[in-house]
Amino acid sequence: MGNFIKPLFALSPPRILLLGLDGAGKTSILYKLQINQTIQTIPTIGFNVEELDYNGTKLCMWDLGGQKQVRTLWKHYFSKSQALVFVVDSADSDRMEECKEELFSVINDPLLAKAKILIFANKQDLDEANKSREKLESFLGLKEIKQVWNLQLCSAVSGDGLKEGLDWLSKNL
Ligand code: G3D
Ligand code: MG
Repeated sequence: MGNFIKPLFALSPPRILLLGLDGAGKTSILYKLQINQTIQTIPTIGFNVEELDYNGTKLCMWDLGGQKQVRTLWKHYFSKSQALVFVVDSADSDRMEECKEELFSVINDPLLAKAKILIFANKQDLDEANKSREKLESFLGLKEIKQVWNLQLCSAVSGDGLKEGLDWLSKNL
């Protein structure tokens, strides 16, 4: 394909942002879904961005947390994204508040005003995981989300809930 045509095609595939604090389980989720084909990583800008292709859907994955200084770069990705998958470590009650702050600082961006939001409450296989939808909704303040959203409990280890989450997303895109 000629280089002049490529940018036109680049606009068409759905683009999904996969975000969450470090250690939430983003990479594990991708591997469980067998999306292990890394197209591009950008280690040079000092943090973790991976862009992957899943059946023609571009998944752009970021580790958040302590990276406020590079947020201006996100906009480039936000503007092309139809959906956000936000991964939460359900077993890490200490960072739930930080998680909520990160979630809202992202979804309050005007560029994501129309994005569909899927929250994966990951690590449900652990005994110490918060398994109550009501409590997770309340801790993360999900009722304040203005976009269309869905909370899906899951485990990247067992794979439980991952397909359900992506099914919801594909129906709502
Ligand atoms: P990240 O990509 O969001 O930073 P990772 O997170 O996928 O690297 O996962 C961080 C750690 O959590 C890893 O453990 C990983 O195995 C574990 N993890 C991810 N998802 C789950 C899950 O659903 N259940 C359990 N029990 N563990 C999970 P290590 O020990 O390698 O740091
Ligand atoms: Mg990772």
